[in-house]
Amino acid sequence: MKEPLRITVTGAAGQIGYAMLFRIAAGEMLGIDQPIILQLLEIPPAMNALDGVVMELQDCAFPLLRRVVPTSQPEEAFSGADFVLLVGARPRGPGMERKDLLEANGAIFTGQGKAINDYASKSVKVLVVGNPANTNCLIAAHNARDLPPEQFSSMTILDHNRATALLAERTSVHIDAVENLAVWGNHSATMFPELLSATVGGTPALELVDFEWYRDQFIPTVQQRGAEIIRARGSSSAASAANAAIEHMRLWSLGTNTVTSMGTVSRGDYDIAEGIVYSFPVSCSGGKIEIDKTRTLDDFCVDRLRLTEKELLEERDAIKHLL
Ligand code: NAX
Repeated sequence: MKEPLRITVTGAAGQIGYAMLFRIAAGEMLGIDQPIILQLLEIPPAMNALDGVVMELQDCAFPLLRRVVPTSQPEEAFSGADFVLLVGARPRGPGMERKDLLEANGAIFTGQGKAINDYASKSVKVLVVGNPANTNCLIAAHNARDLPPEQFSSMTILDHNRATALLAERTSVHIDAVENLAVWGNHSATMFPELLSATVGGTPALELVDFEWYRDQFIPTVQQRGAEIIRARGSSSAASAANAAIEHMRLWSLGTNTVTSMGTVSRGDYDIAEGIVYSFPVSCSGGKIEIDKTRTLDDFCVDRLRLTEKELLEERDAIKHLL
């Protein structure tokens, strides 16, 4: 039997946490032969709710779940962690500007980045889900001074999956037929779901859908999907976000067989400013995220890449005192 791996989840009593933990404990993230220890971080007011989640985890009697550690102490939560899912974040309150949101989360992700640096495994993989995810990821990576920034990634697989499902529906195929689609940039309304390189059953997607639909419906629908779900459900996406986070970690550690989208620190590929956390088309192997550098982009794509890059540069500017 393998040695257990330690998985830390922050914001574990929240709605994404609740939709995620039971699936992780069932083996959906690292495989059904990999025992795990769950280390769950919450803020003190949510510890009662977290105790309830822990009781439910116990009541499932998951064979792979060796131990659950609920805590409000970052050093305990990140101790020896092999995988960290940073889900907990400060939501936007009434009257809060974007700048205030960045600032409030900046404080959380600075502290958590430092604690990961000091207490987690040196080979830890850190996924940032809590919004604004790309810039929170940048802050955490910067504050983990001894760890390579490549060990930090932000989540856009939910957007990737939304785009895949929408294209499959439009072209009346199963999602398996869609390949090479990518979501670029920020996990925000400026993200760019690109179809230029995408294929559907081997045929270029843009030969199957008209450009007006792509520009005027597909792109805005993917960008606004989160808001649409809030309007319908009365609260934000949770099960689909949890699913995407599990998928992100599974692909990162076990490998991909097709292109997906992940936020990773830019090294200047596609002329994107170095140092920001930007979503690229990627594949994963050997536990590493590799940007797909083979794409030829047209002016329409390049304009969209620049727009979302500009937003990320503004976000970085707003929190530069934390870097
Ligand atoms: P909830 O408000 O249900 O849960 C968040 C939990 O985090 C709460 O239990 C809270 O007590 C906890 N928390 C707050 N500060 C913390 C801290 N410093 N340390 C540990 N825990 C802390 O939100 P939920 O719906 O679970 O969403 C979590 C985050 O995911 C939000 O920031 C949300 O915006 C973001 N999302 C990101 C997505 C993505 O694709 N990147 C999509 C889904 C989601 O909107």
